[in-house]
Amino acid sequence: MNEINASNLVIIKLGGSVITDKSKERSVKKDTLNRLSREIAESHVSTIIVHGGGSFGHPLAKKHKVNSGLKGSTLIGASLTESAMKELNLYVINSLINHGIPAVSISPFSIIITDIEKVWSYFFETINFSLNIGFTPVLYGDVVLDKSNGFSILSGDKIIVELVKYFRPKSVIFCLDVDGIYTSDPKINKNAKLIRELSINDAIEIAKSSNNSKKDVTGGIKGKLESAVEIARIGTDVIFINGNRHNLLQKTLKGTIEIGTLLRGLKS
Ligand code: ATP
Ligand code: IP8
Repeated sequence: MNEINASNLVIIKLGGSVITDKSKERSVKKDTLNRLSREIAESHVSTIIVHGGGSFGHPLAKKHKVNSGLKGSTLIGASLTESAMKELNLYVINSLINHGIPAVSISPFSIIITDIEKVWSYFFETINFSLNIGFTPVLYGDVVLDKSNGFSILSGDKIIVELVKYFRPKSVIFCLDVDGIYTSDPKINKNAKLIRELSINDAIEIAKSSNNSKKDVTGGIKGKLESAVEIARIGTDVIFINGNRHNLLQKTLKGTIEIGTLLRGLKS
């Protein structure tokens, strides 16, 4: 078996805001998804791909209060959310396969248990084995079993933190629907400035000043920045780019950040 060299591995987060239309429930942006699949295929970089919930996971998780577990939600609400995420995941998997990427779906519900938002146990051996024989593992933000609350929602961003601890990849690329991290939300504040190189302290400050997203059950940009800080502290570079800009993902995978935000991993 060819052991994968972790220093060549890149983890990509395909944001729900990029691959789905968040203004319309259960709608996939198929053209964007196909273009991103092509860019990943043409880069020839080994990757683990994680995608978000977008208009599949978030509206259902919110409607059924899945984050409050057995006390405030229902098993059927959790099942419906888990099933919607599988539906989105199948679009992603099929798009990747159609572009020649040997993608395999790894359901977080089946391999992770949390305890009040913290990952309590996981089984990553399947991901490791898949990578080593040449598959591209694909995970996603999901409903997971939770020791204290029965079940909960685990963001793809938090899953990536655990993957980074385990696989120590070269970098993590977050594909968003904006050009990177700004001084404040660029969709609200027209004077917000794109930050080309973000320090850990700046990331913490921007996370503190960002409100939890009303539509997203996993905290929007606030949660994403908190995860990014954890990743950088482990020593892995984090790059935020706009997944809607053509060929940017491919260029970033090859090591050139034309437009985006870099949060450098701390070197020990
Ligand atoms: P999902 O959780 O569905 O995967 P995602 O990963 O695509 O979603 P979001 O949680 O939607 O990402 O976060 C991206 C959004 O965060 C952008 O559309 C932007 O409007 C908003 N945002 C708020 N504050 C900032 C900021 N300081 N810099 C950049 N984007 C910000
Ligand atoms: O979009 C959320 O994952 P995220 C998953 O990566 C669900 O935060 C089910 C809402």
